[in-house]
Amino acid sequence: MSEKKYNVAVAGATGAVGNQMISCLEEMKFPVKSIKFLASQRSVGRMLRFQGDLIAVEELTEKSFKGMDIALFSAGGSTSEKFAPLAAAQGCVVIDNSSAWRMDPLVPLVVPEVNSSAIAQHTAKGIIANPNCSTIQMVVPLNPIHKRYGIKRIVVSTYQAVSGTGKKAIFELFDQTRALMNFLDHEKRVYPHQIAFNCLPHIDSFLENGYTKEEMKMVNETRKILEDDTIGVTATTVRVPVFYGHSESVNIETKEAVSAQEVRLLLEKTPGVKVVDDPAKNAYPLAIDAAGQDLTLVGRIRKDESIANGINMWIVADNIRKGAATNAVQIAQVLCQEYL
Ligand code: 25A
Ligand code: L14
Repeated sequence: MSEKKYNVAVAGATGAVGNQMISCLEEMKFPVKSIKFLASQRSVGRMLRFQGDLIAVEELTEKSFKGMDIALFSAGGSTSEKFAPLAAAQGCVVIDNSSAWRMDPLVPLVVPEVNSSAIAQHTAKGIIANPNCSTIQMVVPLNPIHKRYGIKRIVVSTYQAVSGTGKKAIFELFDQTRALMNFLDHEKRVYPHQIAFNCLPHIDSFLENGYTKEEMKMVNETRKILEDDTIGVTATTVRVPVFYGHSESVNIETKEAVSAQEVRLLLEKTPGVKVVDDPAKNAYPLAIDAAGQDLTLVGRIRKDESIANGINMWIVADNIRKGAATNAVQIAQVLCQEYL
């Protein structure tokens, strides 16, 4: 590995994902020459720690990116739409966690374990998109199955943690739970219904076709990352009262026959995956085990007995880490090692 170091900016540094991006840069020993923390005016002057130093948060403006090599963005779609091209025009490569650029044909959409070679296309617009959290954890284990046996169709239902919506939603679940346990009135600010002790089949906004945007992100992003538009994907995305870690029930139909044991053996040697599948010992992936680490946990691997070539599984990962910050920093690592 080269000794080169980079000037890095984090846009949305005060948010749930931005905070984790900062920790990942530290944990993964990213070769940082200088670092800049950017957020909206609300956070200007707040101090954030990096490698023991306190660094003041600055306002994100057009001028923020002069001399920067890489910017990690997680400040929402409209901020990325406006500022990512301005950063790129100044020679700073943007790795963007919002949904703004993901389906742009000139922007690579990358999960390093799956399609790291797509990073080469960063030169087209100077932007690399980080996929949706639910999509990332699904394609990490499905990619080797698709390569080997061919996936025809995916049916997925998600059980998504509130941290995906950001810090405000983490406080909302906490506050509602505490209020309800104390027989007090509770407030709804982030979600349209009570999230404590409830499940909401509604993530992001509804579209004309009756699906939510989150569901259609899973359909479209999966095909783009696996580079195969023939895969059928249908999704139901559900918010559950969990703080960290998305869980997914995934059913696949393959072209070639495959047994549960073959899937288990293939996934045991797949980078980024940990098979947790020992029902006799009550061992299966859990959100509380996935939280705080970077592997995608897969278990409950079993044959779908209703069709010829079907497999069911349960996939869990930390939505803020592998689903967002870790994946973004992994992209940055490949970018630096191979292209900058
Ligand atoms: O689906 P999307 O669009 O791709 O969105 C992805 C993620 O982006 C965030 C949110 O994460 C979401 O999960 N987000 C989206 N729309 C947003 C919006 N309109 C939005 N955040 C704020 N406003 P999050 O909440 O964990 O992190 C948000 C991060 O983005 C920074 N940010 C927002 N707008 C920005 C911006 N940075 C630069 N320019 C902008 N225009 C945001 O920094 C945070 O880092 P911040 O300084 O705005 O917020 C710091 C803290 O202030 C609190 N807070 C949030 N909203 C409000 C607020 N306080 C008062 N009023 C508010 N309206 C929070 O506690 C926050 O941590
Ligand atoms: O497309 O759980 O990155 O509300 C941002 C919001 C993922 C889901 C994205 C949530 C979404 C997230």
